Amino acid sequence: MLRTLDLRGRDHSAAALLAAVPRATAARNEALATAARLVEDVARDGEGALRSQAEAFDKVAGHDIRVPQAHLEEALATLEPEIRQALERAIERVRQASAVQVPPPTTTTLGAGALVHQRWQPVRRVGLYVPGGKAVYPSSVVMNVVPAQAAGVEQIALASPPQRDHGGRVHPIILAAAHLLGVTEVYAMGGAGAIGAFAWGVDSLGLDPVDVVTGPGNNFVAAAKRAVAGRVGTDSEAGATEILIVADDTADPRWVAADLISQAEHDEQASAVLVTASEALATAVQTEVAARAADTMHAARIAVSLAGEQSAIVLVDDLEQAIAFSNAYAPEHLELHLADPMPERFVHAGAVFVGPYSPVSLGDYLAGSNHVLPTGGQARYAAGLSAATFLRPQQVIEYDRQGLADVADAIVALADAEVLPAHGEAVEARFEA
Ligand code: HSO
Ligand code: ZN
Repeated sequence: MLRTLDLRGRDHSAAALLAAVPRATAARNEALATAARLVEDVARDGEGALRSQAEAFDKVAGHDIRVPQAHLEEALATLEPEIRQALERAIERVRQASAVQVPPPTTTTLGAGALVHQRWQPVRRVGLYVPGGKAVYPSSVVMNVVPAQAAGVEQIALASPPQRDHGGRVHPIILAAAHLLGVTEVYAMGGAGAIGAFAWGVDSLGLDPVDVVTGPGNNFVAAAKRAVAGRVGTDSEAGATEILIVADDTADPRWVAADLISQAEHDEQASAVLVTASEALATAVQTEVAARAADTMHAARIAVSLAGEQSAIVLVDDLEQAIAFSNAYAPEHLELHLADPMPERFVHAGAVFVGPYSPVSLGDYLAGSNHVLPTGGQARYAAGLSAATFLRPQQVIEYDRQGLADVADAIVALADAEVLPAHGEAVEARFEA
């Protein structure tokens, strides 16, 4: 079911390697126009548009869009104790790993009386999106909320689609997770419309526009984030999930197969790629995947993902070509199953999982790292969700008379060179008798 692609002896250029395993992007591009329209409808018609979108997509009507506090409390009270404990452990670990993402303020002294401070200023209000279509992701509540809290964000609003099976409420485990984290502003709204509601606000719901929208989602959510970019900040696009495994003969083919399947479970569009120079491993993984993929719960979805052109076992000449492939591909998740993993050589990835005991599933829930990561090759320039997503480095300039006097002539020279003499005069005014 997974095709094997033999790139041995072929061109090692990034472009050639990338062309061999294309992403499943067609659906994303088709979503752009639809998502923009759904966002516009919400910007124009507010709650009315949200309700008609809920009827059309979630098959839900007459629901509470703003989730009453009592529903949050009830959800936590009825949560199974093991799930609650697991969530608490995840929260604790993500909290620890997020706390270090807030850099301390610094001051640079450039001369006597010449100071430039840098402070990391949190955004004031954020809208966090938690998907709830093919699967519900209470873990994504943790991954969104905890870094925002670590950054010091004042107001956190959360949205997730209303669930027909739960009387139009947000999924109870998502509500419970929100309540555990102390989030009180929760909305039952989903898809592109929810992103529009965050960006534009909805008066009748008391939903004020936010400054930043984050969170994973399907192609429509990702496209909607593009549609509102500029009006609000957004995180990188966490679309259909991707796993790239680079492995050698030392890898256990059963574990490699299990990890490829684990991410294919998310989505028909998910990408699962193994890169190896070992023919023996390639064959063994092929066999293991075939054996395992058929008898897991989401076998049908997994079969589509693995058979897609976005998934493959890629045979390469050697480790160097494997590194080149991985860096060109810039996967969301990169697993290294190598005798000598050398994580420092793999520079473009949303997150890197080193060694056989660091599967992506660990990162999805309990590693302490964040699972909202850039997909589609955006890891070349973008990062996963972190406290930094909610922080802006701001420079504060504080000079005294001496500090300004020391550079006055250089300011005047540059101002004159740019034919902006009033700039220089503003400095000189301070030193007139
Ligand atoms: N692997 C997904 C995150 C997730 N997995 C949530 C399970 N639940 C994208 O990183
Ligand atoms: Zn996952």
